[in-house]
Amino acid sequence: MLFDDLFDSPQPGHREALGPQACVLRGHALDDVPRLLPALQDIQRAAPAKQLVTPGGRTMSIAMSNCGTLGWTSSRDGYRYTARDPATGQPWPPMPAVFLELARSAAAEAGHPDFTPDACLVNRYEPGTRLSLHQDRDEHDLGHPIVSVSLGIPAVFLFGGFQREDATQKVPLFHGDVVVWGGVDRLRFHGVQPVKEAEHPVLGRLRINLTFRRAG
Ligand code: MD6
Ligand code: FE
Repeated sequence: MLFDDLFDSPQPGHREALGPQACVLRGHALDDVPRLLPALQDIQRAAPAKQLVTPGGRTMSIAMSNCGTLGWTSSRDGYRYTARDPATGQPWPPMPAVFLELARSAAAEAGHPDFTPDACLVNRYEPGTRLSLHQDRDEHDLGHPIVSVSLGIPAVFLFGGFQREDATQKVPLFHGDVVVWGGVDRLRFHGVQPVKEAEHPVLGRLRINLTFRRAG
């Protein structure tokens, strides 16, 4: 496990404010990684990650899957939450207990003691892939926060304002970091810069992001 330290969040336990109600909890997920990874493999087997098409007709560079009672998907018809994986017709795999516990503990740490997610989006980034600036606004009640867990190779997270054109903060995210945001920051534009070539000792050439939401 020695080598992992070179890639892990540099300041575990440290909390960085990104806005009045948005913060990074450095290394908050590190202790859960040994239980997260096998659970991720089960999800991947039941609901393989796919590159989705946007309503505008572009194929996203990252691959996505979900677990939980609802999952986020995109197609030519729009963005939506569904109870089943459109690719298989099967319900999304259930949210593993370790996912739920991690999301709840991070939310509580960030000042949201009653967060119970019903959806977890699993994003897979290979080097060169990115996520363009967007707002998360497909959830029923925007009063609930979002908890976002980074695993694997680092990426630069872009945290902007309420207009797409607003300036962005550039926030490096490392293996084990957790971002929590809600309240007045809930509708900020955000994205991920093209991921640099790197190899993580456990995950290889891959970044995985878990985004927990209360969607329904
Ligand atoms: C990612 N995250 O970090 C993409 N959305 O891979 C998101 O789009 C995101 O991290 C809402 C809240 C937190 C996030
Ligand atoms: Fe988002």
